[in-house]
Amino acid sequence: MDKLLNSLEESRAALTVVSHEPFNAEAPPEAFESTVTPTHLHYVRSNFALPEHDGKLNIGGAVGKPLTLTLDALRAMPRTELAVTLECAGNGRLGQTPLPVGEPWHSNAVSTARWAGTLLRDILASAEPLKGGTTVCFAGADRGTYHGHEDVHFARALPIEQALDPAAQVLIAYEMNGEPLNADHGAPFRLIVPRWYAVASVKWLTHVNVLTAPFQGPFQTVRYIYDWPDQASQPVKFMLPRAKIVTPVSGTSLRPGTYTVRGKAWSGTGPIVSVEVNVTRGDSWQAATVEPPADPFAWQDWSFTWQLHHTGRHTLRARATDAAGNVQPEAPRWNRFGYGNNAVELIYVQVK
Ligand SMILES: Nc1nc2c(c(=O)[nH]1)N[C@H]1C(S)=C(S)[C@@H](COP(=O)(O)O)O[C@H]1N2
Ligand SMILES: [Mo]
Repeated sequence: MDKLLNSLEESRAALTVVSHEPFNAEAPPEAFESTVTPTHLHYVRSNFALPEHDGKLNIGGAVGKPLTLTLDALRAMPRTELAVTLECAGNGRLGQTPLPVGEPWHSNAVSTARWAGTLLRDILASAEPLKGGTTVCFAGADRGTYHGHEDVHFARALPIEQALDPAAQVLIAYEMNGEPLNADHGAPFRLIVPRWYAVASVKWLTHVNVLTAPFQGPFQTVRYIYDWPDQASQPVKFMLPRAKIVTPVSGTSLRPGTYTVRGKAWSGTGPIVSVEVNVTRGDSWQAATVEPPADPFAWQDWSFTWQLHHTGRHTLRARATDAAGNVQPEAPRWNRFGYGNNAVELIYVQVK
């Protein structure tokens, strides 16, 4: 136990803590220097205390052949490795006014790791889902009281077509950046659902159940929904397009000169096809350079050459557009729980 606590302490030391128990923390600025975020810099979001896990993965419900798998059994199956950008749906909540309820995430609840594991569709296929199966429910070992629901496990569902879609590449991951998963990121195995807000990527996975009706658990129906003031609620699904400005850091002082602005951009309906920037007092958008994705589910690098020849305050805003034509809005779309704030980001610098 002491060893676990020591290693947990080490793995958490570089993060920006939002809450200690359960542990929730943002990635520090260094996390955005490379495509793959080192594990100790990857943000952490957990709704309950860290659970014990019995090492078993149970596949059941509406299937012909229920299965129980161990880590060794998963490792013996074909291995798939994917770099995947995970973003918390609450990322950017602090930018919504009035401040919605929920964890006060600023803008660093997003990271990219290289996940390795077994494709969910291969496991599901071997359990032989029955004809009436419409939904696949994933439960984690963690549990607690959640908005009036007593002793519930963290559980989420996907439509069975998504779970089985070869293009979706849903993974049961047992490695993160070449190491076994650590306690905060879902040891011994977790779901990784590329393109979806990370709530779909259930950690400490214990049960995969095929259902014949929609799943009504509180993490599906009470939270992780867009509760709009002016229209019917919608479920939180794919990550909205977003360009993040990594450098320069907002508020810093610079000498007059020519600077390279660098950032990351991603979308669940991506890839990102353009990033545009709007500089001081400008009302027009200019193209930044966007790199092709290094991996289909990973964020992309973008850059822009910024001429800062005059002293005074300079601003820069960045806006991403994805392949589906989705573009970032100028202002957040307020919703009661503060999800999906992908409004255009602003930085300013003082040139002295
Ligand atoms: N079992 C379980 N899985 C979970 C959660 C949780 O609280 N319990 N949180 C989800 C949410 S809201 C996010 S944003 C991601 C965070 O993954 P990470 O901590 O590895 O960054 O895990 C998801 N999977
Ligand atoms: Mo999240």
